[in-house]
Amino acid sequence: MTTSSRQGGTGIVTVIPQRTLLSDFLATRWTAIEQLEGLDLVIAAIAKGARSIQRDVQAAGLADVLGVTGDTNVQGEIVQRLDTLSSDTFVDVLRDCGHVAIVGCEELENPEIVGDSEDHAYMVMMDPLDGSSNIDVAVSIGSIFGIWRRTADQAVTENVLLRPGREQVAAAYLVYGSSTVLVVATHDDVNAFTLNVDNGEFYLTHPGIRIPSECPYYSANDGNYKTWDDGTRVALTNLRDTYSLRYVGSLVADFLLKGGIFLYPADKSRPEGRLRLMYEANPLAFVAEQAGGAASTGQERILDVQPKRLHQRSPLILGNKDVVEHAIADIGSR
Ligand code: P6P
Repeated sequence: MTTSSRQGGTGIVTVIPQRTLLSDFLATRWTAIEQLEGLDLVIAAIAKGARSIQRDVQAAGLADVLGVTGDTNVQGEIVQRLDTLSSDTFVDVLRDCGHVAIVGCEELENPEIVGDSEDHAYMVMMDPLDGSSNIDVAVSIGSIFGIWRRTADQAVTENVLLRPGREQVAAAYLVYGSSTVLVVATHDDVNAFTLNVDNGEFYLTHPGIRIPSECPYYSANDGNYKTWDDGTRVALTNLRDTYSLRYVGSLVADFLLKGGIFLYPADKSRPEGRLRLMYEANPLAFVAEQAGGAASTGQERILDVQPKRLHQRSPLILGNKDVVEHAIADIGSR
């Protein structure tokens, strides 16, 4: 592996091993798979949008794009100005890539139709900026995408989006954190790419991700203890007795692909759960399963849920397969 070096401000030379570019990875990985034709261009569009969002997020406080728009979204949540900017950015790049027919989005009550020819073979459900409540305090936030294939005979309407998560052909998410990382999953293949902010390129840094058997962390909002039912309290008590807690309130940062379990269970105040099925639970459940993990509502596999509404919510328990199964057993024990 050849290397290159980079002089840091302190004079320290950082040796950067030569890595695979995202564009080279995409050009070789899937083009041979017929049913994924054009998917590489959809992922490249997401990466293009992410470069722009990363700059906006990093400069948010300086560029006066912090704060709220004064609107509330379809969820009744206060819309951060970066939410709107991110939604517009990703809709534009997905339209321009020429392979996406329709985009469903947390910020849009109705999906955006961006193409209806045979080439527009994909449908995307996205949370363009996940973790908005953390924007103003510089904590990691992200973007989440679920990608389904559209058959040419399907009219491009909202109903065509209501497909179970198991029919996704790919999922991706970004974490804008101490570094900007793009995780991309197709069947049995999960890889992560890190953005080099100096040249705007994503490089393969985590090939062949598998959720490890050991599980050091659990992630849950313990402040919800008062509204959890008895079974959920048993599950969280057992997790609390066994693992360390990590929770920042951004799903993309709390979903511990390096090993752990994340839980946002149903509770008495949110019987349907808090997170959104189509563009939070489904994409991350797809990633978790392709990496050898599991994802459940507590009652059934996330990817088997038949959606009824575009913005419907779902409980979410995902991560290390054995630990998820133990937690589900505890939840169902009372
Ligand atoms: P709470 C962020 O707003 C989000 O949608 C997810 O990213 C996160 O997991 C959850 O809500 C946090 O919810 O109730 O703990 O603030």
